[in-house]
Amino acid sequence: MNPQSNQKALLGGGWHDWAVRTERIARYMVTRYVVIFRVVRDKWRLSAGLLALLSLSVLGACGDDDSDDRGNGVSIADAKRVSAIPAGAPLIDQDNLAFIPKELTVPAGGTVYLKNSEAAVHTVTIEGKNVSGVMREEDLLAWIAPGAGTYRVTCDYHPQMRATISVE
Ligand SMILES: [Cu+2]
Repeated sequence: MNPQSNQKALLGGGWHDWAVRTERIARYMVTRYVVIFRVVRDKWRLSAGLLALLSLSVLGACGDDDSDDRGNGVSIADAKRVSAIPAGAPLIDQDNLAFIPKELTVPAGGTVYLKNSEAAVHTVTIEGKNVSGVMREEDLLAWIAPGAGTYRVTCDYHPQMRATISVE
């Protein structure tokens, strides 16, 4: 073997090695990127799954039922229609676009009667929960006071209508 061909062989070998090495690096990088892509994709899937679960639980917590939890875990029930109001019973009347009286105190578990005495339609909304539906003239309802606390009473149609029920 003369030095010339030896050098050629070395060069050729060098080129070949370089090509093989480059191919290996390329394959390695592709593999790495595939791995990274898979990891990122799986993480994203996991996060998407967790996010979906989280939003489901949040939606579930906000889901409407007969009684809503307000703050301190007190449930506010819907008012029920009644045909009459017992004489002297605690009453919130709707008249002249106002709640009458503006302040009422009842014991926990006691009944508060609701009445609309005028042609304008109203709601009785307690701590943001509409417990009455739409109240028309002469509608009568009864609402059971929950646990002790102060409850804001509003009307969905008339922002000026405000009252407070104190439950002791
Ligand atoms: Cu109103």
